[in-house]
Amino acid sequence: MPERRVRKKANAERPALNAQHPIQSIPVALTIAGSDSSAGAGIQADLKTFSALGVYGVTAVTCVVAEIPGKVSRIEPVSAKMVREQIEVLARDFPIAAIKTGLLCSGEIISAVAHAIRGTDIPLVIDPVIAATSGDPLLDANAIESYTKELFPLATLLTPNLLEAEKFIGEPVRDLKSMRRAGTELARRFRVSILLKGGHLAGNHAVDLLIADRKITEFSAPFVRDVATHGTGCSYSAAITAGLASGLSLKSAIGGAKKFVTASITQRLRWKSKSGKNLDALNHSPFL
Ligand code: PXL
Repeated sequence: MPERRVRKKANAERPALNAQHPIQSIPVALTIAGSDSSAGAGIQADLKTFSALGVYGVTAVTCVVAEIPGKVSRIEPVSAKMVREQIEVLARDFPIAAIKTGLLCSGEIISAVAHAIRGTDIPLVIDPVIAATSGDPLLDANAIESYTKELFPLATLLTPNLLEAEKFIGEPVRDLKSMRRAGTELARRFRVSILLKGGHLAGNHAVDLLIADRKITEFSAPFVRDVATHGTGCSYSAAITAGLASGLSLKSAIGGAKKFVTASITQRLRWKSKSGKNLDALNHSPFL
């Protein structure tokens, strides 16, 4: 009984919640991507990134991936019709301020996404995911053409890594000079701004090139060695999307996103698996 009285008093002293916390609207961003069961990449990484940067994320799931860091075990697509429906119901009512796409799984889903977002003028960031960090393929071979023909023309920004850039232009991209050439060619071919991510060059710095309005801007951060976390690309493009949803310019959004991702990698998390292997994941709350 005494305990009950104490609790009652505590409640009585607590101010009404809505008196202290006015209802707010924060920017809304949509991610169209796959589910990563280990939550380091995909839609889970996107949502955590959006939250960390003060943006409310809504989602259209394209496929479900059963995986742990370093090993993709199984991928199952959601039907193209269901992908389209998720986007259309959200777009009808939510004030979506920016969109990103991640793993789209198949040509059919890419077409459905293009169909659902064509005609909106919402900034669109495309992370053209083809393979997992582990090297496991994530996209049907015939999907490349749907990307280049149907989705790229709708984009504000494409964020390929070096391997993806090689796939799209059919030439090796192995150093800063060939990055400049490849980025300029991609921007010309698809008439879109390109953020070519040079992380895989593995020098002392992770250098990315933004090719926009015929100008090249470098974004550089110290390269963190011996890290095998997946989901860096997903989180980077999600952070750029959060910046755009918040009204930042493309350059400011990329600059802020690069800092966020570098901090997420530097402050990465680690567990030991039952077999003694390291399970590493990005820390999506590096500023807490
Ligand atoms: O990091 C690429 C990626 C994107 N999306 C999903 C993934 C992965 C990698 O594992 O699972 C859903």
